Amino acid sequence: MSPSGSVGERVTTGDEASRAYLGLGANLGDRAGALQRAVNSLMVTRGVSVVAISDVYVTEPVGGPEQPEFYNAVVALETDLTARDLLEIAQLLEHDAHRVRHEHWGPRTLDVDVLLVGDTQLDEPDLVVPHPRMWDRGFVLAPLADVAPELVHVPASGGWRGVRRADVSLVLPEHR
Ligand code: GSY
Repeated sequence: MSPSGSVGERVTTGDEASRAYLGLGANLGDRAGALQRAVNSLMVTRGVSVVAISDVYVTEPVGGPEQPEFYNAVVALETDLTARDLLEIAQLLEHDAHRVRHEHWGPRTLDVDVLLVGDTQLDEPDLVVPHPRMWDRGFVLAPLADVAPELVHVPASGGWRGVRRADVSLVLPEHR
C-alpha cells in the first residue's frame, strides 16, 4: 500500500499520522467472533495502530430485507495510510470473513466501513469520506461516542433507538 494519496486525496508524507475510525458490523454466524477477528487482524496490519475499540452494540438492521440484528463496533486507529489504503484493508478483512453478499443491504458475516480518516474529504464513486450516512446511523454513532466522544452529540434520551449494549466485549490484544 502506497503511503501517498490518490488524486483528490490528501497526500501523506509518511511522517504524519491521522486518527481514523472504522465501523464494524456483522449479522450472520458468530457475530462477536467476526468482529474480534477483524480487530486481531488490524493489530498486525502494517501502517495502522489500533488505539481504541468501542463497546459492542446489538442494533436493529437499517435498510434491506428482514434480517437478523447486527453486532456493531467502532475501531480507532492511528495511521499514516490513506483512506483508499484503509478501504483495501477493509475489503481484505471482509474477504477473510468469507463474506458472501447475496443481497444489496442484506445480511453479512462482516462489514467494514471507512468512517473518518483525519481531515480527509474524498468523493469518489467507490469511496466517500467522511462516510456519507454515518451521522444518521445510531449503529455508528453509539460506538463512535465510546472512542471519540468529542465527535458525537448523544441525544437527550441517552441513546439511539434500536441500539443497545451487547453483553459481549472485544479485547485489544497486547501490542506485538
Ligand atoms: O453499513 C454497515 C452495514 N449495515 C448495517 C449495520 O452494520 N448495522 C445495522 N444495524 N444496520 C445495517 N445496515 C447495513 S447496510
